[in-house]
Amino acid sequence: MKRWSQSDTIAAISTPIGRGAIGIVRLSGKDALSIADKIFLSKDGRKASTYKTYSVHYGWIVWHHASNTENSRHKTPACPAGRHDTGRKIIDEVLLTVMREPKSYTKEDIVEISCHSGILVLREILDLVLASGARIACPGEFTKRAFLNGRIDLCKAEAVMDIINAKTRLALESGVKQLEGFLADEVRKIRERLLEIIVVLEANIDFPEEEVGPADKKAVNKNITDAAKRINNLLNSAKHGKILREGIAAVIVGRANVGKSSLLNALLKEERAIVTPIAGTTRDAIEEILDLKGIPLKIADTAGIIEPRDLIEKEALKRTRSYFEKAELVLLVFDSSARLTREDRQLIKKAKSKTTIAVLNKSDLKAKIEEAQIKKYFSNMVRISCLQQEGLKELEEKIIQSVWRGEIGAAQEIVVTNSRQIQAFKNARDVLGRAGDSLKGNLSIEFIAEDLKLCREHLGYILGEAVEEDILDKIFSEFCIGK
Ligand SMILES: Nc1nc2c(ncn2[C@@H]2O[C@H](COP(=O)(O)OP(=O)(O)OP(=O)(O)O)[C@@H](O)[C@H]2O)c(=O)[nH]1
Ligand SMILES: [Mg+2]
Repeated sequence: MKRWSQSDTIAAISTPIGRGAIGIVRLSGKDALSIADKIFLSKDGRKASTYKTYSVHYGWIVWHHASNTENSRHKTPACPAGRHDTGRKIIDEVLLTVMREPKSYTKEDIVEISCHSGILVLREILDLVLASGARIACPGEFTKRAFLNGRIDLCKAEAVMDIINAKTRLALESGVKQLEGFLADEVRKIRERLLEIIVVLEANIDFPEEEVGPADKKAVNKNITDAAKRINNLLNSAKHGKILREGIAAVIVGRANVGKSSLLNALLKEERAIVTPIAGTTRDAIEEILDLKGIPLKIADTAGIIEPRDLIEKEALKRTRSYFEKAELVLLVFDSSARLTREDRQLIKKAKSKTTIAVLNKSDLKAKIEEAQIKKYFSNMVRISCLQQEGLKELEEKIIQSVWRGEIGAAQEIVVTNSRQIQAFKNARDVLGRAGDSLKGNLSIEFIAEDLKLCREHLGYILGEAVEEDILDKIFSEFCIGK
């Protein structure tokens, strides 16, 4: 991969492509303002490079046939009256925002051109900006600069990505908390604690016997235990972080006609899947995302075919199986107005090994299935009627409970969200454990101090200290272009 220079001025379309009222082309770098001078014709007749920071200006983006030379540009400010001047074309009427270094997102000069959104306009402005001396930004490069220029730590940069990708309010809140610095603060506090112990230990190193004295030993041990506890708490939060970030994959299974598609529709509160009294209505699995009190639930309605009779049914069964295997949560639906069939029993056998909620549908009809028959296999059971919209709240509650598994989850202040952080915390925990053992075993102080320093390094990695360039590239490449 080509290494781009940090000193280039970068540009990108920062708003989603598609129809919208406003689109933004963003520039960052030392030439951002001089590039703006070349292409922006202001209403007030001034050059962009003379504007104060945090100011917004009205004008036009213009394209000059005869290369972008200095002379022709700002002679005729005013308005697009000169729109048909030979040699000059107005591309769009815009607002230009100037944010000067160092108080900007990247700590560099930033210019944002807010134009009419539409891919042609945006593309033309971007092309003009590129032709005037900027280069196209790599994904996440604005945020990468914010990090490299010391405006944000890596935790915060990653929080920006979590915020962009958040699918539910809860995921968003967790991202915002990380951006506010909760996680980074906690990591810093633990690191400070460790540093205190290292200082105590190093003061002892010069003693000939190189063993920690009893008073210090107690204090060091307390600090190690405390740091380990805090790291473990953070690691425990990772389960919730993963759920908030990636959601939970759930699948609705059951034999034909029990009301699987009706259940999907009831949960989504819309007529998403086709529902008919004909067995085998659903063939192709339908997947949707549901925001269940902040949990992004990826839920799939599947075909109820269990013994396929033709090629289509065979394929349908294959898809159901694949969703079933991937699912972290199974909603096994029964028609409670009919006795358990052989097919029901087959499915029970399969679902026993998974986290399953048994859903007894059609509770509006006379029950032919005894609860005990189901409770034998699944402790989690709920009666519902999709037709009468009954029991759905209870089912949602059961889903939430089985996702959080009785842990508070959602209310947690700090949530570790990604695998890079998790790995660093695990490494930190391991070396800390080793330091604790060495202390108990009266090993040399140097060993203990070394491990504590290593632990600090692992924690520093979370903040972005000493992270190698290619890892940074990988992190930022997951961002969208323009952020
Ligand atoms: N009485 C009653 N009928 C229901 C209820 N839920 C669904 N049904 C009916 O059961 C029939 C089958 O519903 P679907 O949702 O299509 O069932 P399915 O499990 O998706 O069926 P396949 O896609 O064929 O596997 C339809 O006629 C629904 O109207 C319910 O709670 N009570
Ligand atoms: Mg169906």
